[in-house]
Amino acid sequence: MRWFLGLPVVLAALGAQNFTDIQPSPQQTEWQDMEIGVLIHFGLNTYTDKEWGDGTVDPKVFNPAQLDAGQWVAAAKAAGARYLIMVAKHHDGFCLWPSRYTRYSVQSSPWKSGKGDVLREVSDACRRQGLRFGVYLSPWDRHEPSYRDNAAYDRHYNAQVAELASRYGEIREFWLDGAGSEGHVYDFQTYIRTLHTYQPNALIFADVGLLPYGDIRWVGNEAGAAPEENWNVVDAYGVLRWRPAECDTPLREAHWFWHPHDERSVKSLEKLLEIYHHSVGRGAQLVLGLAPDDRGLLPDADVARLREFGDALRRLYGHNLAAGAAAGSPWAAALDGDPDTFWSAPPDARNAEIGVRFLAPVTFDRALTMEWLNNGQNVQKYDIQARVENGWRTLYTGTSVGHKKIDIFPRTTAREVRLRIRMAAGAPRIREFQLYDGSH
Ligand code: FUL
Repeated sequence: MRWFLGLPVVLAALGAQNFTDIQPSPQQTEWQDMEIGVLIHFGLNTYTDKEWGDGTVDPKVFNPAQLDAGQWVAAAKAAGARYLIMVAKHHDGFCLWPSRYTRYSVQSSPWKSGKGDVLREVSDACRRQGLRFGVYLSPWDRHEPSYRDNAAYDRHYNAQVAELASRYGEIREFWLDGAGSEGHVYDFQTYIRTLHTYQPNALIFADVGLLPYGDIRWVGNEAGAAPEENWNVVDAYGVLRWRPAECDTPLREAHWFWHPHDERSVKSLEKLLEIYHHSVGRGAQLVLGLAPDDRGLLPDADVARLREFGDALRRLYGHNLAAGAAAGSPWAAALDGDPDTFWSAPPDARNAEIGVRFLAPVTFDRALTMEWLNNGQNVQKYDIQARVENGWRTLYTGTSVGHKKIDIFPRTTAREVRLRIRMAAGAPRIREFQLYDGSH
C-alpha cells in the first residue's frame, strides 16, 4: 500500500488545461527512452530474512564480505537495463552511506571497519559501466527518533536529501515511496526543492498520494503491468501533467530483499517476457527489483536469469523486418529503424495510414509502434492490417500507443502491411513502425 492519506495538497490555481496541450519535459522523454531499469534492495533485512525491518536490528549483522557493485551493474546491463535505483534507506532507517545525521548506518557495521559506503561503490560502478543512477530514500523511518516530530524529521530527511544529492554525482530519478506513511505529514515541497537545487534534472517518482509532485507515476501494482490503454497525461487533483508510468516488480516473486533458500522464486524467462510486454510493450517503464545476498553479490540464479532475459529481448527485437521496406517509401522516417526520426501526418490530420510494401512476402507475428512524444501523445485508436488473398485482415486493434506499443498476433505472411490510425487527438507522429517474427 502506498498512500499518503491526509497529505495537504496545494491545488495549483491554474486556468483550464487542455489534455492535448500537455507535453513532456526533455528529461522525461530522455528517461522514457531508457525503458528498463533496476531497483536494488540491500541492507539489514538481507541478514534477517525480512522484507520490512522494524528499526531495532543491530548494524553489526551487516557484513557483506564480497560486495561487488560492479557485478550488480553488469548483471543489470545484461538484462537491458539503462538505469539503476539504489535503496539508500529502507523503512528500517538503516543508511547504506555514512550519513552525518545518524549512526544507524554502514558506519556502525563491521563492513570495511565502518569505513565503507555502498552508495559510493554503486554510483561509481554505474558511471563506469554507463548506467544512469537514482536513489530511493524511504520517508517512513522506523528507527530515527525524530520521526515522531514532523518538523524535526523534515529537517532530518531534508538534510539527508542534500547529502545524497551533493555527494554521488548525477541522480536521474528520486523514488518517493509512500509505504507505511499513512497519517504522517511531510514537507515534500522542501525536500524536492533541495533535491532540485543540486540535481535540476532529477525526476521524481511518486505514488498515488504524492502525484502532484511526481514527474513519473507508480503504475498502481507490483506485478509489472500497465493497462493496455496507457496515457502519459494524467489528472492529479485537478492538475494535468505529463507523468509516464513506471512498473516496478521484483525479479523474485514477492521479494524485494534477498532471502535464503529462495532460488525457486526467481521469475521464469516466460514470466519476465510477459512482464516486459505488459510494461515496456504498453508504453511504460519496467523496473526490476534485484536483491544482492548476504555476501554482497547477486546470486548466480538471478544473474543467469537476467542474462537470459536480455538475450531473449535482443533475439526477439533484433531484426526489424519493416526496415527492408523503408527505401523510397513516403513513410521511410517511420520504417527506418531510427527512433530519432519520425513521420508526421499534416498538422490538421486526425487519422493517418502508414503502409509497408515488401518485394517478397515476409512472415511476422508482432508489431512495434512508437509515437513521437515531444509534441504530446495523440493516437487514440488504430488497426494493424495485412493484405491476404481476400483483402485486408485486421491483425490487431489498439487504443493508445505512447512511447512504445508491442502488439502480438497470429503469425502472418504478407507482402503488404499497414498501420491505420483511426482516431487521434492531434496530428499523428510516428517514430517507428516495426515488424518482427518472434517465433522463428
Ligand atoms: C514498497 C515497499 O514497502 C517495499 O518494501 C519495496 O521497497 C517496494 C519497492 O516499495 O512500497
